[in-house]
Amino acid sequence: MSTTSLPVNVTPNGYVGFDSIPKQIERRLLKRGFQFNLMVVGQSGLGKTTLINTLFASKLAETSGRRSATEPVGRTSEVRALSHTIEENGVRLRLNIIDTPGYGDQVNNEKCWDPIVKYIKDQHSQYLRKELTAQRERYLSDTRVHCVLFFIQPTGHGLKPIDVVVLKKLCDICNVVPVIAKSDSLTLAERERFKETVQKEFEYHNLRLYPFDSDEYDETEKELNEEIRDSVPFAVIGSDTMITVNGKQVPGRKNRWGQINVEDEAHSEFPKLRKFLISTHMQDLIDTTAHIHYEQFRSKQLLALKENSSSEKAQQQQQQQQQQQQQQQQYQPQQQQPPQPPGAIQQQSSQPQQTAPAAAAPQAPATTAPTSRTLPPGHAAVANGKK
Ligand SMILES: Nc1nc2c(ncn2[C@@H]2O[C@H](COP(=O)(O)OP(=O)(O)OP(=O)(O)O)[C@@H](O)[C@H]2O)c(=O)[nH]1
Ligand SMILES: [Mg+2]
Repeated sequence: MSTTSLPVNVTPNGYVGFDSIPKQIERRLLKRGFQFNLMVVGQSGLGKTTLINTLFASKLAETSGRRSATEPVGRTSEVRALSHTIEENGVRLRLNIIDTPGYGDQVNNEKCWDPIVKYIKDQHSQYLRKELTAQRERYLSDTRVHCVLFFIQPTGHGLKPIDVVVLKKLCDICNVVPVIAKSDSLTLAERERFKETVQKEFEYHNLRLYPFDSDEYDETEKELNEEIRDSVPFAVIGSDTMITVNGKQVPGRKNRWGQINVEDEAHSEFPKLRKFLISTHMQDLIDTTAHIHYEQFRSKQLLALKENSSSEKAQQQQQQQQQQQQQQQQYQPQQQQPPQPPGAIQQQSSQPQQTAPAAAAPQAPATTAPTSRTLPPGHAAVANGKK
């Protein structure tokens, strides 16, 4: 038997070169590129599609604003994944934006969240299927939703009952980051009050929002997460049109009383959200999806699969046993017909119940039963466990 000794700390006498491993990994990762899947969820017309465009400073999706009465309403009507590749300083990001139709404006809103929840679960099961195939791809394409931006209507009152239901469903299966939509409609005081109310409601309903704590995180990461938890929900303003502020083109909104620079921290928390989502937590969102949400889904599915197969096995065994018993019942009357030595007839007839199960016992039904018939009396006794 081989044994492995405990690792001993060794300091090399000269330069070996393995300190370049991070660089090697970086080169490989840069070549492969990164994948991030972001979903936006919320009630109708809260600016979901607009915020996607604002986040990535590109026109990634069509918004629902209309410029004339004859123009069709551009509202999002189905769960739609839009794929884009964005490049910045040599880093290639494959971005999947999953835009969802706004819910809550139907007469009957029951189960209006179903297509959204189904989409997220479908991506998990697709990934599991890819993982379990015999000849799987080297790098599995990942369509699992890494983050859901959840839009809260800026009512100034609090969450709507339908929001609580949807949030509960989503928090169970993915990373959820809530935002207060169109926060330019609230004054600064209203915004703060609304934020506090909503935070208390999150607590009251026991919603498990991203980010989560982990023993793996160091102090700085934990502090950063604490800061994020205090800032959530981010009060954002979105815009996919550019305005000129101090001679510079920035995404913003122009009103009769002035203009809003979306990227100005004094105007909205959009810059905070963007920094958190893209610059500091993108990789953690991807990891958390894989290690917490997908893992939960995977273990549930595999356990269910195992239970299914063991109950199928038990059923098969039961069927086999029933078949054996039927076969033995068929054999028994025939056994008395052919002429046999008197000892053998005595042996079988004296202990008919014991001979049958012992000879037929472990999973060799059809063959063992006839064998016991033709064996001489002494052998039949051995098969019965007697000497
Ligand atoms: N005041 C204000 N208006 C906004 C903001 N963001 C978006 N809008 C406007 O709101 C309207 C709807 O925006 P969309 O982005 O299409 O909203 P949506 O949530 O995707 O709508 P559905 O797909 O129909 O659910 C557009 O006219 C936007 O210009 C914002 O932060 N403040
Ligand atoms: Mg939309």
